[in-house]
Amino acid sequence: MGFAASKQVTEECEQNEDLQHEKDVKKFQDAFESGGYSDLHKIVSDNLDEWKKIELNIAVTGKSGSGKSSFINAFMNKKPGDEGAAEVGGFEETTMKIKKYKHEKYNMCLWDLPGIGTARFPRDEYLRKTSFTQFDFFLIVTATRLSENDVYLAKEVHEKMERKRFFLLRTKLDDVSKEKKRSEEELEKIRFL
Ligand SMILES: Nc1nc2c(ncn2[C@@H]2O[C@H](COP(=O)(O)OP(=O)(O)OP(=O)(O)O)[C@@H](O)[C@H]2O)c(=O)[nH]1
Ligand SMILES: [Mg+2]
Repeated sequence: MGFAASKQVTEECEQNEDLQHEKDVKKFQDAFESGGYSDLHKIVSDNLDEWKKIELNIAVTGKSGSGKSSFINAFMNKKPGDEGAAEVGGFEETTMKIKKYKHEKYNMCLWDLPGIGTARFPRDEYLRKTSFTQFDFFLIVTATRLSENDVYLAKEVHEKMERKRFFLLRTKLDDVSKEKKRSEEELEKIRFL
């Protein structure tokens, strides 16, 4: 999608939001007029719960081997090898196909993406091959140093997807903690990167 098209979609979304806002206000007024505070209270409470019905699609992305699939398993309370768990690799690129993991309790799906910057998923093909723009939110998983590719992904979200957000997620902190002498200091540095 080009910049002009994406701007048009953003404007359309904003117009829809304004329209929705007007409809909500009208709904609240009608409820108050017909049933007073008790009806208004009910309709506001129902409205506050509306967001729970919308499924959140979170992309788990980053470098191959950074621990994306392991994070998904931990988040879903599963161990590698459990039924429905994501496949975790050793020393080789492992996740080759995007896979969806629906959370048992919350209305959200984590999408396990292949790693960026491998021969199969070079940076300049990554966004297209993973349909990157379809997701609502992004977790960029990094295990060691923040790489150019991590920054590239963060910029893609920040600069080109106005209404979307990302978190940087640091894994393998147990490796840092193994170096007992410096670990506290190192963890502080990582927190404030
Ligand atoms: N020490 C340590 N190892 C981890 C951690 N998370 C993942 N690993 C190990 O890192 C290796 C790669 O983990 P994966 O979860 O397969 O990584 P991935 O990012 O999904 O890799 P691809 O599917 O190839 O993109 C495995 O050997 C994991 O056991 C962690 O927090 N600490
Ligand atoms: Mg994986």
